[in-house]
Amino acid sequence: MQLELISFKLCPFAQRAIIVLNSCNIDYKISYINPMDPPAWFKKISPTLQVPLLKADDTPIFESMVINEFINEISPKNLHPDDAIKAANNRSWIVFSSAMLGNMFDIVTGDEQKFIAAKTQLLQSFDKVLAAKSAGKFFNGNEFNMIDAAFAPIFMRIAWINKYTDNALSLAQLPEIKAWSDAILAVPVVKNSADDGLDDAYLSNIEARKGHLSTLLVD
Ligand SMILES: N[C@@H](CCC(=O)N[C@@H](CS)C(=O)NCC(=O)O)C(=O)O
Repeated sequence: MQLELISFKLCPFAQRAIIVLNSCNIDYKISYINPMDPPAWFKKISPTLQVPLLKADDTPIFESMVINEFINEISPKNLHPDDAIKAANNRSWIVFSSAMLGNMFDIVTGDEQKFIAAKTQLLQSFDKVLAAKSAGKFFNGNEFNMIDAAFAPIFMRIAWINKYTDNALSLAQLPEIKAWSDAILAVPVVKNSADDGLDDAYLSNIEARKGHLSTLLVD
């Protein structure tokens, strides 16, 4: 089976697919497009015009969660808990985490009011996640699972924002979440899912968006 991931460097949903592909040691090719100006061949195969899209031979598979479930299914490794109820519960939290990526978007692009609302919602969401998380290093315990891969792009972006501002998205009030973030960001497949310079590209994106966050940047 030939796999080709169509991606966009700054896309957090595509980053999740890269983490899962690499966690499962699956061979794939990666191609980049700009989803804001997609090439004609992509328009033909993508009904949503969104990345990531995984071409499995000639069949397009779209929606990051579906892509990741597919990768898990073709891999000998299972990135979900073996228990069906736990696995379904993890999938529920993965869907929940995608809404948190919506908060991250508003944090980067919004005016002050939108920024504050999105930040409040993000931190409240972490409180809810915490109630479901195990006491272990990762969400389910000591193994890095699909749910951790889903949260990785959120934590990476929070760390970048804190680096470029005076901790505008500090997790100091949520020490268990901070510890989970540190554990996830130290995993090699997570580290390697971001190309060199992606943090700078993210900074440029914050500047270009001219939202409230861009006024909080420090040298
Ligand atoms: N629900 C989709 C969201 C993917 C998504 O929002 N991708 C963005 C890039 S990060 C995109 O392609 N945006 C272009 C567009 O919406 O037209 C998924 O999980 O795959």
